[in-house]
Amino acid sequence: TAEARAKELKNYPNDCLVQLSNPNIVTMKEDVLYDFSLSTSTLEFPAMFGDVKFVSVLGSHSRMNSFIKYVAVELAFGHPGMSTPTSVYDCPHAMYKVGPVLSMSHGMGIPSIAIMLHELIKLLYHARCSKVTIVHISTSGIGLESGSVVINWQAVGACLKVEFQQLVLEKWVVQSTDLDEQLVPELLQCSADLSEFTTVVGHTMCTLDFYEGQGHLDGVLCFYTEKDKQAYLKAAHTSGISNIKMESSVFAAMCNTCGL
Ligand code: R2B
Repeated sequence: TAEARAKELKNYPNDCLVQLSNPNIVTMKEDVLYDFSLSTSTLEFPAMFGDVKFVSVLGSHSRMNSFIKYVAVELAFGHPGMSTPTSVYDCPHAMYKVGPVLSMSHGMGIPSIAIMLHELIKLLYHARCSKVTIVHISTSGIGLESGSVVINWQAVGACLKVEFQQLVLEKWVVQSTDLDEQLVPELLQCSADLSEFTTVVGHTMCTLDFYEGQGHLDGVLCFYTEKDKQAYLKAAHTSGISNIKMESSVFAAMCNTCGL
């Protein structure tokens, strides 16, 4: 099962290569990453991406662009506006690479980020990357002072369960949404060292929709009241949820299963 596979991968040494849970890939002569417009038969993935150690995924192209420019300056890879960071290929999910840092934009919602993650994780696998850390960076937050940072240690579905459920060939498949427990204190320490903003550790709730799914009152449809919305958000907050993202559960499930 996916859960057994995730457990097995967790026992691998730290310097393990990126693993896939799909026996078909190894038998394929060519793997085409359709959305990235990349193919293993025309490009040398290990030469292009083999040095990647950190991957950041962000919703919008512009936020990702700001992030990677910041990384370029921090890592002394040149100034923003110079030839690095460069967009590698034209694709719906823009991709930038600066030294060991790869950054991808994922669009909105589970379907969009899931397609991107299938191709991104295969790219890391074909490139024989090892010791990769992948981080999802995004905005939002509930019950927090604005500007606070939430480090998510478990993603939660809209029913407040710590799991990701997906229909696969008519069957519901449930996957774990635990995130890397070693990375949480490391990131918390980074934030303490910076001492620039409040940082909390919490759950991130994943909803299937922005308007009704998150109780917004200004969509086309609204069959609940402000009171109902507040009660839902309060219950979520009381159960440890610190923010809402429409991608968090599938991100956690896929990375977990691939030992990332
Ligand atoms: C928050 O913002 C987007 C919707 O506006 C979506 O990606 C999310 O989770």
